[in-house]
Amino acid sequence: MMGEYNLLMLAVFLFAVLICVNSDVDHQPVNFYLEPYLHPTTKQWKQLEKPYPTPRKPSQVKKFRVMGDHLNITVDLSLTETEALKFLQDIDHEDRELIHKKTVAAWDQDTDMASKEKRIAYFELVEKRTAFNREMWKRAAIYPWETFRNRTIRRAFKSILVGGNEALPDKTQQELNEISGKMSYIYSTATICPYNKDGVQPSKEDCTLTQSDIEAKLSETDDYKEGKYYWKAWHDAVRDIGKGYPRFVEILNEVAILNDYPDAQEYYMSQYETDFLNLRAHEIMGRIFPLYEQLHAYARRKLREHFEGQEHEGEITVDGAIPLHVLKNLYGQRWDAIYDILVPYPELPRIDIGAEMERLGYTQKKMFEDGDQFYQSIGFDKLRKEFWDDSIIERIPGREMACHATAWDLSDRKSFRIRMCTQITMNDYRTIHHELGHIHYYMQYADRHKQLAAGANPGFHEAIGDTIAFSVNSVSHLQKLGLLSKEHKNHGKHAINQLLLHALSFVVDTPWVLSLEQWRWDVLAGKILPKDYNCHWWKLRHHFQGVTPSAKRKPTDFDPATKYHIPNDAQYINYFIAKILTFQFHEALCITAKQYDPDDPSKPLHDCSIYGSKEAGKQFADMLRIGSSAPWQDALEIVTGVRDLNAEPILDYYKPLYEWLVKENAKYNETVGWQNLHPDVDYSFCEKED
Ligand code: X8Z
Ligand code: ZN
Repeated sequence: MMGEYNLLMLAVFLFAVLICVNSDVDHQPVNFYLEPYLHPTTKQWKQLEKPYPTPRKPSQVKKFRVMGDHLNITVDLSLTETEALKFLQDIDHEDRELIHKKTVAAWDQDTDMASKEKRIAYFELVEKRTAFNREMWKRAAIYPWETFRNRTIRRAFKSILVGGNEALPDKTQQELNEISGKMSYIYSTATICPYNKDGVQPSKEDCTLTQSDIEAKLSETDDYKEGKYYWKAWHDAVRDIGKGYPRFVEILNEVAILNDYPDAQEYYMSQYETDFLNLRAHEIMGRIFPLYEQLHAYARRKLREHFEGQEHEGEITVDGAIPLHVLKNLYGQRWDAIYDILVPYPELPRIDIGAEMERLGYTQKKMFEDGDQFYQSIGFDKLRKEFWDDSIIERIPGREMACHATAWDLSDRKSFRIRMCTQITMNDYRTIHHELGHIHYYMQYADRHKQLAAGANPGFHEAIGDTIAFSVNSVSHLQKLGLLSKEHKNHGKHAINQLLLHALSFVVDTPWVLSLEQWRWDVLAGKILPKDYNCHWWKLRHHFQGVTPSAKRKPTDFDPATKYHIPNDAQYINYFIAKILTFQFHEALCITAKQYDPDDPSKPLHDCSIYGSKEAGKQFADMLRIGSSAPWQDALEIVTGVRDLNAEPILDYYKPLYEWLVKENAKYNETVGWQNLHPDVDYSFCEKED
């Protein structure tokens, strides 16, 4: 019997022949078209039971494939694997062409939301794409793909045939487009008035603060009441998004059921090809939780002391949850804005990267150039001219535009862009490296077949740039950039200050991310009805994050919509999985770069930078190039040598900080944790209608 490897080579050979006889320029062969992943050292297929189930026998393949009322296809068992390969090649070209057009239209409308023409043009292309997807589904469905020997080909077929909106009837599809368009529009264009200390009504022209302005105001103010105002005003401003959400959920569930999933929660989680993803995430949260609770207890004490002079009306208690606005962030997602309140050793030189950037005359462009330079230093390609020409890196004055930072792949293998309303802050410096991570992932897998040009799983995509941001954040690298004074050391009290600042961006968001996605999972799975949406939201936030709303909320409010990823239906668990991966990648790449040695205290993990290491860069690139052509465990193994998520690297990274916090909280006899549903907080809105 011919081995799988030989069959694969035969398939590759036949494929090469097919390419050679095709003279169409646009069908030029590309290096990684459907090349399967072979392990870099053994050059063998990985033996994986689950993600690579063995091919089925023809007798095991269903004769008909059905999706919805309008897609019904008879499988043709006589079609061969070679013919299937030819089909994939043809479809790739058409698919990319249409996605390209649609993405350009999406970009145009996202960066000019007031333009009706651009909105119409975009929705026309969305409809065209749906029609094309249906066509592609029909053309692919006739192949008995489950019987094919080549696992990569099977993955490409599965990607076309499983999990799409195309099964929806036209009318419902249109309704879905309308609801999601409206939700995104409300989110991006909602504005509020500035806070007025003296009680004078601001004029209408002043009432133009958008979400990103509010985030900035909230992070800058130290006035208890002003913070509260901004928090409440934004929560009230997006309430109307809730009108469309219940129907949106119904349609997502229709899509899921048409794709043979029990509900939309299962449908979304299936992208991870991981059993019990939610349980796995909770298990990992449990490992990180002791660190989070220590941070929470420490911050609560410091905040209580800080706001003692101001009327906080007993809202910051000794053992309760923290009202969100005092964290100076709408969601309690990042606490870096309260670093100066929390700093463990204030006598040491201040870490203020934003101020240093201002001092050095940084511009948005310079921040991006630094990012580009870092990626180049590890051997990644330089950003192309198109990137610089097409990206929008500053808010365009007077333009209604979406401002949440995003990285775009225009699917023509050469156009990649970022849209970001960059501010000269440390956080945006990190976000730039984060977004560039997406761009480099796109560039690395650009040669792949479109169906396999994606992250190994959606969490991978979010982890690449943050891995680089970790190196950028090291004392040694910041000093190299001139953003941190030479007085800083990488150990002792200096390291505690540095690690705390890091944890305020990279640890405190874990329970926030999990509570957001758990809320959506519960809603999608039908466990929570619309009348309980808002109450459930706050119960989860309280339970996982130990926070309370900064103002009374009602069941008729829709507070989940305050965060971009709900109205825009962007998956959020990705950031949780990414977090775990980021620490795993960072640790492994630092070992490759010889910048971290667990046995050498002079080279701690938190101070490692892989800047300039071509070896680490190559290892990283090898993983990125796979795209989604192989199960994520294969990709993970290339960099880390292990095949599973692992919370150990996070715990190792923060070990000195954790030990310091435990001692510090014990010294003040601080309660660690928070009472469930503190009596001082009014939760009555949960139980009764307004
Ligand atoms: O949405 C993002 C990126 C775009 S993928 C800016 N992030 C999450 C958020 O802002 O909530 C990065 C961190 C988490
Ligand atoms: Zn991202």
